[in-house]
Amino acid sequence: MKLVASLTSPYARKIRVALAEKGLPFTLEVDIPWLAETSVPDYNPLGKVPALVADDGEVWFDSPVIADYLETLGGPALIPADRLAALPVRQSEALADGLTDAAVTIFLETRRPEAQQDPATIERQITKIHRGLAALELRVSARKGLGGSSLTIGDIAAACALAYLDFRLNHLVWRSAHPELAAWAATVLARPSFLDTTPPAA
Ligand SMILES: N[C@@H](CCC(=O)N[C@@H](CS)C(=O)NCC(=O)O)C(=O)O
Repeated sequence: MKLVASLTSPYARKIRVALAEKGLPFTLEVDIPWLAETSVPDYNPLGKVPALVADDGEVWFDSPVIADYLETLGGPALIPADRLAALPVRQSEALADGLTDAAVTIFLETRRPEAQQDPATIERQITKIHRGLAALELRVSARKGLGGSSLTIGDIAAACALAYLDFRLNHLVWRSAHPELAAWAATVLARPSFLDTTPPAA
């Protein structure tokens, strides 16, 4: 099994953490989709990482789909087998991935020449991040698809989203307003699967 990923992508980190937590062996092919020489479109027509090449040659992309595929391979379950019980976990995952989408949009906007940046776009995404953080705080307080007794893909996605805020938007101070989320994240981010996938300074 081969994972095509960049070392800074929070979506790819989500899958690298899931693979580590499940103890599934894989090779990592590092590829940066923004470079002209990238091979990512050979795996995913959308040109995005992560993409997973299964042992049977099938290629899976979009991190929630890859997460579903990994559940078929064994290891500790990261998604409840019962479809109804899985929904709160998938909802937390969707919320976290959406928060990540907003953070990535801001990061990309701020990399454009200053005169071309649109403050309204940035403000709109910041609002999504604040609402997303508030929703994650509520979910972790209620243990609703987040912060339960065993690690899930919702937990992994949320921790990757929060770590990405620290990595790319570290001026955005989120811990003081979301104390339960901050305490929970500190525990999850200390797991070896997260420590081993810390993005390089970039
Ligand atoms: N929904 C996708 C998002 C993947 C994504 O946007 N990856 C970024 C890296 S952080 C990417 O490859 N971007 C390249 C591009 O948009 O051309 C997932 O969950 O896998």
